[in-house]
Amino acid sequence: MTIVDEPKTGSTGDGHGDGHGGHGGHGDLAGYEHGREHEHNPGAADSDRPIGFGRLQRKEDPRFVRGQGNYTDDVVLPGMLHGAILRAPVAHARIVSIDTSEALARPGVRAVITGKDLEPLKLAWIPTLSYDVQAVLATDKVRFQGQEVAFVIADDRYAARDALESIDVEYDILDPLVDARHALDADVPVIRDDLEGRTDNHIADWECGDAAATQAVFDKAEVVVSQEIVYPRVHPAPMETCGAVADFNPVSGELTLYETSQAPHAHRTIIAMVAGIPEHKIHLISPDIGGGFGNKVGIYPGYVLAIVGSIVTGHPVKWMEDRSENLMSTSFARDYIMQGEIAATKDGKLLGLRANVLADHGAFNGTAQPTKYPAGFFNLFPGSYTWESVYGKVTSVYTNKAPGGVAYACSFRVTEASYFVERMVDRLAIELNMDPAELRLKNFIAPSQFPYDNKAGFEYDSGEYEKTMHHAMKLIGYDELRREQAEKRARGELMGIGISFFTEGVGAGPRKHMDILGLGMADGAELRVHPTGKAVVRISVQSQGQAHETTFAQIVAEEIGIPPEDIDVVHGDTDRTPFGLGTYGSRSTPVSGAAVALVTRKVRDKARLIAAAMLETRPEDLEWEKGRWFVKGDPSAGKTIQEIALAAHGTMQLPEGVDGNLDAEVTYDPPNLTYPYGAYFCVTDIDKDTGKVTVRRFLAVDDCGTRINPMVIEGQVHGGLTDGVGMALMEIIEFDSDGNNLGGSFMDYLIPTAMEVPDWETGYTVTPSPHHPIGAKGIGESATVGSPAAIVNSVIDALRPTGVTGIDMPCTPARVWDAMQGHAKAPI
Ligand code: MCN
Ligand code: CUN
Repeated sequence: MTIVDEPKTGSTGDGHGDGHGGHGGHGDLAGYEHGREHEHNPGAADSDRPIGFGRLQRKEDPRFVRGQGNYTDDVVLPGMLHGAILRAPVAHARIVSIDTSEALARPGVRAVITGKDLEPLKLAWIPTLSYDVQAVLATDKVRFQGQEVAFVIADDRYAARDALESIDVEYDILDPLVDARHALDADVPVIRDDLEGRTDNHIADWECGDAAATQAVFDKAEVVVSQEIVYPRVHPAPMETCGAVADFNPVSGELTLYETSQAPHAHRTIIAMVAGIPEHKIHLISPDIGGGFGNKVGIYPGYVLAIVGSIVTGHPVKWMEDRSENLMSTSFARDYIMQGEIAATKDGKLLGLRANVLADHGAFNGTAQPTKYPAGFFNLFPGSYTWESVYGKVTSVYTNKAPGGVAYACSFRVTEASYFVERMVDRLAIELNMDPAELRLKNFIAPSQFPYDNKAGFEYDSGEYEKTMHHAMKLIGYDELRREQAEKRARGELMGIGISFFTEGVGAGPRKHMDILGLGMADGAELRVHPTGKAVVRISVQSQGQAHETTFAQIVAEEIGIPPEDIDVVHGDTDRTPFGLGTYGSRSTPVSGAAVALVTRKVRDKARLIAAAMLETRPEDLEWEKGRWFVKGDPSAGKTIQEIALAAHGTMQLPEGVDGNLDAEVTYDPPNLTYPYGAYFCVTDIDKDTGKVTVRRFLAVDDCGTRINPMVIEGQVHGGLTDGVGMALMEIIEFDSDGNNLGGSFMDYLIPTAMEVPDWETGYTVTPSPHHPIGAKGIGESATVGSPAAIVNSVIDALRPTGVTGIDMPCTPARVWDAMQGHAKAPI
């Protein structure tokens, strides 16, 4: 295994963020965030040490900083028309009639499509990623505010939008079901009466752990604490909204589809199944993507409508949603109401953990997670600690809200799981009057216990939690902070110190356990070294700002010694890349990165055979050093990879069994997830008069195993921390009792700006994954997963003198102020 030649602990430098953040960042352009450097990275990246070192600049940045990126909305095709969607104004209603005649008569309008038009094409309903169905255009009823009702195609965007007003829909308004807590009551409407035999709003019950054994642990426990923890509905809100350009050629039967997709191959296969167009006739291109954060995993009605529009009109059709459409109709995240209980001893030994969750999935179950995991990876709810027994149960229900339960830098519900356990452990610390750092240190899984069965069905690969925790405590100056807090408390000031120590699980497969609509989660990679020694690597995952064009070139460079600048990374085009399941759940590095390392080793092995023929020796007599094969014991007799590449394409007699060219392909099926983790510390100050929370300091010490590009990692962490501030303090998609979405614009749905975030402080430890070819674990979602609990725990810690033991996100000034007054459930 390759292990980076760097100290075991260190820091990530001064933070030129790659701008995961604040959804804000269109990742690619954004971020020049300043952070505080705790230790330097040794040296700079070069072709001898292409990974783990320094701050190799991003290959994609020159086009982004020059405004030369190419996004879906930049695509303009000859004769292209524009589509706009009419959306339901109410949350629940029967459609009595739809009159499109006036809209059709408007200048520039080419077609108006309704659900009735789609029925004979069998396109009125499409499968969701969770084997439910979702209406492309409503036929019988509308089931959430913002649902798609009709599609207008016109010469330009404005004509299409204007025509929406001329469509006359008669609705028979029905009672909406908005509160998931009442979804299973007897007297509420059955939302999905389109599904045969359905008499209630229940979707699924899912369990993990051992209910009886956990009950036994609770029965004998000295201390039991319980807490309700709500993770509100939030939205990924990437800078670029979702959209597609469909170009169907009626002569060849080929469909070219430009689409904002985090998973181009999976989308192509599903579209082939749904639309009945042969898969080899579909060419799906995901050009540059301005942030995904999970929002671009699913298939939305708009994509299907663009395809239908192109088939109907014979022209290319573009559909791009606006910000409100994005916030009202595309994948929401979270919406988990979690009841937690901990059983422990009086001196703080954790014994039992129970979670009972009610999950609001909205009107169509569109959750994007492996089929076998209807609650995503909530299996991670035991966190980083040893328990005698755990038990988790998640019940999901339908409500009259936009399809939810999907993604937002979530690693499939790890966010909820990690927030849950980190809040619960702090709740126990309050009960025991024990320092929360000490309580965690007392209960961590020890390094010798890995691989560790977490008792909820997951096996953690590696971790040195205590070491990482101590490192973070040292970097932030924990003892000093507690002293400062004591002084401030004595003066009546509200200062909080919050901790979160999370363990993530990222890198789905293996394929036998994890699939989406039957497609197993594995990823392909192809590497071709050209005669002149330059290379191209083709991957199946899709960058939305994560810098794959840079970091995957670094992996190839590490394995074969070709400098990163000589390696092109191709992605986002189904005709030019191998099949694979795409980017989400931080799976690119754990899965596709492994594929890239292995395909490079395969090419290296082929190069060895060719080098042996060139050097007239046996392959086993050769030894590898970065960039060349040489004769053991005679380092001067060797061939560089560039020389070998030329020979592979040249005239020499190649050894038996070796074909010409220097290339290879692999499909990587990961044996397990990788388990990155981190120790996060947050210092807050609260204004007693207004309840306003200020995040004064935030330290994130992450361990993502072998680090490929420290600058990119740091950008990912800065962005995720910004997400965390948003969720902890500002973001919520709320609904009124009629089911009206109250977060349909950035006036209402607040996301953080530079004003709300501190100078991030970062540090790291390196505990390689034992099963990943280069020991790397994912990092893309770590900070989003880990930071909310640290912030909320810090707010609760600050409010301790006022008697507060719990508060839900977002900790807005109004809610914090109200909690200080002792109101149990404060408003937003
Ligand atoms: N990396 C590294 N060393 C490691 C791990 C990762 O240098 N040990 C680098 C990778 O090479 C890659 C980047 O960090 O360039 C992120 O890698 P990884 O953790 O594998 O995550 P993915 O590439 O699969 O990205 C997905 C993840 C998810 S699921 C969300 S949501 C999210 C996130 O990435 N959305 C983002 N970060 C984002 N950042 C931007 N700018 N935009 C988004 O939409
Ligand atoms: Cu869960 S949001 Mo990311 O997995 O695409």
